[in-house]
Amino acid sequence: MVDPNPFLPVSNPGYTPLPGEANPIGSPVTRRRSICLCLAVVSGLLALDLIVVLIGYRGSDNVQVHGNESGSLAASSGQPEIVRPVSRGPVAGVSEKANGHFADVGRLRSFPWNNSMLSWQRTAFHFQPEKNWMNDPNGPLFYKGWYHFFYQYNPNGAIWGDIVWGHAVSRDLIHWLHLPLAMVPDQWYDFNGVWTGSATILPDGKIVMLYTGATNESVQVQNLAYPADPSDPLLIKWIKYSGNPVLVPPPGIHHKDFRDPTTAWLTSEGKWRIIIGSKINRTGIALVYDTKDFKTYELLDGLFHGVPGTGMWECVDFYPVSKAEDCGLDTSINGPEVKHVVKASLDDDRHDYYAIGTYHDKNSTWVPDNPEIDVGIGIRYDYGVFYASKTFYDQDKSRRILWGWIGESDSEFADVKKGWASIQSIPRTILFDNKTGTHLLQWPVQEVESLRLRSNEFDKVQVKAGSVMKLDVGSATQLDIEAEFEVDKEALDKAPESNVTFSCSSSGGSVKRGALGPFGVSVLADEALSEQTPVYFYIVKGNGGKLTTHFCTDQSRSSEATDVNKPIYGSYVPVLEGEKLSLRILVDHSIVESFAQGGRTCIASRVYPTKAIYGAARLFLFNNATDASVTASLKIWQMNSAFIRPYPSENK
Ligand code: DQQ
Repeated sequence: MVDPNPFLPVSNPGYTPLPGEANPIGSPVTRRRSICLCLAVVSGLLALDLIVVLIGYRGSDNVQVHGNESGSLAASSGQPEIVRPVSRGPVAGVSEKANGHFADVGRLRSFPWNNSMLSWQRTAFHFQPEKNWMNDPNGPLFYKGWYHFFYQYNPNGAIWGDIVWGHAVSRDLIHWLHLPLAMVPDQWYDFNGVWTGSATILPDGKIVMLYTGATNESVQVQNLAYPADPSDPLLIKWIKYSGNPVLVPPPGIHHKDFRDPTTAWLTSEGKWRIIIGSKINRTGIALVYDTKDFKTYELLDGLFHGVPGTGMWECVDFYPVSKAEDCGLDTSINGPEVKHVVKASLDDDRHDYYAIGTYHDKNSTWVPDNPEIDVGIGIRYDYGVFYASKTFYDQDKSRRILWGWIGESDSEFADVKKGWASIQSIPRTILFDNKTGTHLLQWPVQEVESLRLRSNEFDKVQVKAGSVMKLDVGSATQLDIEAEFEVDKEALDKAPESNVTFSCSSSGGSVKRGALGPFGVSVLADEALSEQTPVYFYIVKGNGGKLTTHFCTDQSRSSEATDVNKPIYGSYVPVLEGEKLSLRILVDHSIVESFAQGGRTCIASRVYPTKAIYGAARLFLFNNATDASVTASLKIWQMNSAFIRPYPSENK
């Protein structure tokens, strides 16, 4: 049943008309005119050849992969195609959505991908829509026995644009049923996109959804929506509040720098509080608002937080973590045993950075524990491809769960041919790492383990310096790998001290040998190791004998294709006295999601092998150190595929 009055009574929403807002209800005429205007501007901006390519993309947006006789997808002339990406996000007022690696237009020729190679890339147990483009996770929540997942979605193609809210439900965060689109741009205040937002569950169980709308004038405003029928556990229909927008950019904030409201939390005064990302010059900021009814808001003095030099903050997140217990906390919880996390997605580098600190309810601010590892200049959730993430509190299992958008590292051209782009990370449980006090622990939700099939165990395998050994596990494209490594104590003691700075991305990758690394597991490798993705540790002995451990993945040899991005990712991982080195890797076709030391450092890699696919994919253990031998113990499970399919229509 529709709830006609889901919130407290409200006065005038206090909406300030937007500049140039001639027709606030957005008649079809206005809409057509604004589309025309947009097209005119775009055509003026793009060179002729780019337009030709753009038309080519659009024309084949919904086209699935079709090969020619030989199975090749190369251009009909037989010549490989030239990769020409088109920048979209920044023009529309958000971060770049295309793969930046291909910004050097025309430099790269595309690999002749065939049907079977491209089909293999689709994942088996990560969340994906059936087709087309997806980006940020939106408004995740648990309601009446179902996990709800909404996401930024282009129903018309495999590139960013025409953004609506896709919707899927699950009983266990693993198997998903796709539902009808939850919200589409059908109002002037979200005409250019129903952008990212968050859910709040009120104490009486009602759901409030706040989201950013890109208006018919491309102004970023915040809107309110709620379920049409709260008794429907599937929450299929959504109503947009008649008084939208509920927030417009405040004075001093650019109209394209005001987006992505958080879940609200209760203040000590009983009001609801949210933050919204923005920037002032080059300082990334979180604006803070209080509301009693989600319809009218008070902009609080000062900033919730800001960090100079970090640029626009997208998709900010704020939540408590427990110092005392291994469980998640409702967003409104505060107290002496609680720390608070702030996360921002940096528009400039498209990475998600978090920091741990203290929340001050009274003056509505947050202060990092260590200003040197503040938001945007310190620790990242993930050192691979992982952006626009969002957490929610799962009140059913008392845990906080993190979702992150994992984009593609191949060319848009290939995405259009595949008919899809982007996946979501495996949902990760988030805990405060009591041992380091500086890090969070991210770990695949325990339900992932229900997909584990048969396993192979390798106990205390000696891997000598400079050796590689195949791990006979059969098929190696859907795996859950847990591994522990012990480094020969004598080698650790004898290793020379070095003052050379090591970095995963610029210190030569897995082929560069040091005394104490690299060693680890090479996934998605072919028999001859001509393609492989090593996931590894590298220990450096610094001045005074101090050992520092790095956790990396090396994509540089992951594919023989030239038109995919193949960087080396990684970062420092804290390893405490007495701890063994441990890792977990989820291999799911074109994604390799890796977690070191219980999830202190994580790396999501997208890889596109051309040979190490299907039955040809192998798994290797390697130790490329010059001095140290390591002892490895591994347990490797084959992983089943998840059921991710449309909700059966007779049940809707
Ligand atoms: N994606 C949305 C925006 C958000 C951006 C648009 C982050 O709301 O800032 O699709 O990827």
